[in-house]
Amino acid sequence: MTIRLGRNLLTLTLLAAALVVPGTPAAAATAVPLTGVVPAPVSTTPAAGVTFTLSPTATVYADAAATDVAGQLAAILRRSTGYPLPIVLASGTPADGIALLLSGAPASVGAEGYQLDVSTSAVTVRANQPAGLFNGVQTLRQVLPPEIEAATVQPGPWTVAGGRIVDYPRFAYRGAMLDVARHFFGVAAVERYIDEITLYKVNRLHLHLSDDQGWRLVINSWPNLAVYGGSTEVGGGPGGYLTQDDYRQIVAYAAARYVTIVPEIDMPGHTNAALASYAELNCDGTAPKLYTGTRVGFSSLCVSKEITYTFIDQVLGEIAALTPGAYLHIGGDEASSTTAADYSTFMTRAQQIVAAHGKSVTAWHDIVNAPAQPSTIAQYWGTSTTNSAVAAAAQSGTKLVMSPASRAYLDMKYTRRTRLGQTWAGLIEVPDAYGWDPATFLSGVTEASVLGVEAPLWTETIETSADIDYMAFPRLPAIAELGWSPAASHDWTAFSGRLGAQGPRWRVMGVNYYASPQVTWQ
Ligand code: TNX
Repeated sequence: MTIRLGRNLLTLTLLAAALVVPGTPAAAATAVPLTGVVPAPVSTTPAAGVTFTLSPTATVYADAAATDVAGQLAAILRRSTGYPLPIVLASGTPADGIALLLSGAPASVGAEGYQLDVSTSAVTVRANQPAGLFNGVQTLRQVLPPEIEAATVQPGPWTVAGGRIVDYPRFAYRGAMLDVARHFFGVAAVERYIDEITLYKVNRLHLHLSDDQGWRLVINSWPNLAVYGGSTEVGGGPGGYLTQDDYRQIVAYAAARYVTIVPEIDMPGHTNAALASYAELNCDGTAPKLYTGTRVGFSSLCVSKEITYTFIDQVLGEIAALTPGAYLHIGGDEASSTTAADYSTFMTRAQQIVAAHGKSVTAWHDIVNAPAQPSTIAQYWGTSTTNSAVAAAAQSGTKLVMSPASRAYLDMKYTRRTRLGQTWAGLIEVPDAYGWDPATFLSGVTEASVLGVEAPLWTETIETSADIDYMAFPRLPAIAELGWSPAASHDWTAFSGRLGAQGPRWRVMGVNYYASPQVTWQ
């Protein structure tokens, strides 16, 4: 028995196809090699002389638990092909079309990996979990012609080179961070970024939700935080904030793409927006003015006042209730106006509060200067390859996420001439972003202590989605490859060739990327 889904979508697609202006010039789609994928798959075996061509009457077959992923794939393919691509429930090997199956994948690909088979008659993605199918679909998009990403119907032909890819990640944590505090970015911009990072199999989005310049999430028990504390941003613009419904929408959008949101409320420093919103949070009982500059390290919650802990308990409690992910990020960086003793006292209680809400802590690596709970993850953001305190913490069991600022910070300029960004951690050209190993970067730290990588994008100088794109592309795919691909595949020449093949895709998608002269763009 087969069940047809999505008749309305199908009709709409046919209508859209009929509306395309005849004679609109468009470049003919060309076959791309199976070996051009970013991040590099674990194994790729091309089949010489075999090519699959998507037919106008093709079906997308999917296991019942894979219809959401199938729907996402079909939506992308329908826009550019104009084909109806009905989704049909099926669990066996298909004779034709595209199939997304939750059976027959090797156990070795785990929960996030997949196997992609391309024969003359069919494309089959097999995985153990829907997340693996989602990742396989991202690979399939990259082995179709770049025009597959177009928002309007293109002529095709829609070919895929034959062969097999077997693929799974090196690290469990493959993250991006977006600072929505220094400049505010709303739901549409965050969802756009989720779409972009998932192309490269990133599975965590850390949202930096509060800082000196703005508080960006409604907290019902402390309403001034968003309404007043969110009313400006760097440079004095209007700022803004997410309602709790906005945040829920982002969490759901991310979850549908197998991305976990890691929300950050930075504390005890980076808190001027909160201190300005509530006088009682200040040791002297006086609220400072809102801040629109870019200095860091001048603000601190009042460690000696009990109201401070009521505040973080209620704030983190509301966020924990909105967040399905296991981790809350409590910042902890650059607390230079908090004494070392106060910092320890504060971070100890903050970790207990997070635990009481059923979550675990992530914090910037400064937390190794306070007693860290065994489950606390430290995010390394230094520029040095030696940090004895972090190495000692790792040796006693603290897990690390690697974001060395001199490699992984997407807000650093590429060159002196880059219009956006900062330089405090150095200039980061694409080979610098790519040329390190998360497992060996820090001396005294081994792969067993490293959960993965994250590429943070701080937004002191970043104001639009086009700015985000420009700083993230192509460095975000470079960091994503360090997180996903086997260490043995690491090779700049091969990577830059595969990266250069992404350029036509980004042009079709309207992603504003930095055309680094170090990369040979197609
Ligand atoms: C340092 S890295 C910061 C941020 C800034 C960033 C700018 C870290 C944990 N703190 O507050 O936005 O540099 O590059």
